[in-house]
Amino acid sequence: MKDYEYLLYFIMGSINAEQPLDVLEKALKGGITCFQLREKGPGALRGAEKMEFALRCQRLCKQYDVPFFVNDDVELAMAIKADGVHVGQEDEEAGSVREKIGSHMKLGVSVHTVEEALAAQAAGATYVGMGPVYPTHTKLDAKPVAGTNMIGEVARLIPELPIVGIGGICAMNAAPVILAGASGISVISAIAAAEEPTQATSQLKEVLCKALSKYAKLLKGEKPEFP
Ligand code: TZP
Ligand code: MG
Repeated sequence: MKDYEYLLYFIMGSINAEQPLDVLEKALKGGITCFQLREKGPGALRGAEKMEFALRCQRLCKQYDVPFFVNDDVELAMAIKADGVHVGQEDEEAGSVREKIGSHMKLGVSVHTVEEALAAQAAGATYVGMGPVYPTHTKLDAKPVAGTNMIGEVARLIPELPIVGIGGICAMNAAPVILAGASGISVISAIAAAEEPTQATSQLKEVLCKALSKYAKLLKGEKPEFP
């Protein structure tokens, strides 16, 4: 299912940029459609500092009416009434997270196989994250590169479940992820490490919108107007 809320999903923690709040605001100005606070790695904030940072990110997202997700930390997500929480296969089991957060909060789950995608859906996932689509330097313990084939398989098998591709995605290689059937892409470095985050975001958005209209035409059996 094409749910445009996940079209351009920016993920960042305080260690991913020198001025993370400034980068987030620039990404919001550029048109991200969703944001996830992923506060992990050496030097990541904890406790009260993490909560304060999360609240500041959440406030910015609210100003731009963009959903705010918290990675892994279900308690923090619930405490600050985030729009959603995202967990991986090594984190708390998705069904138990769904029970804790109730039916209103959104739940994202990272999956790497068709079976994991089906299990995530059965556990109450709102969307699944799939990757790494391409090689990435950002997540050191990332699974092997998966390409876009698995996204296509899951999209065909569970068309009502939004899929968000992740890992090494940039403006040059984002289109095949959408054409494989993903609802969107999530990126860290393509925006957080960009010299001009607003421009990088709007450039990504343009590529995604073109890919979406090409995908829609392909679905209808029409010939797309652009390559
Ligand atoms: N999960 C799989 S790859 C990845 C995560 C969190 C990192 C994505 O970062 P980047 O910089 O967009 O490759
Ligand atoms: Mg995790």
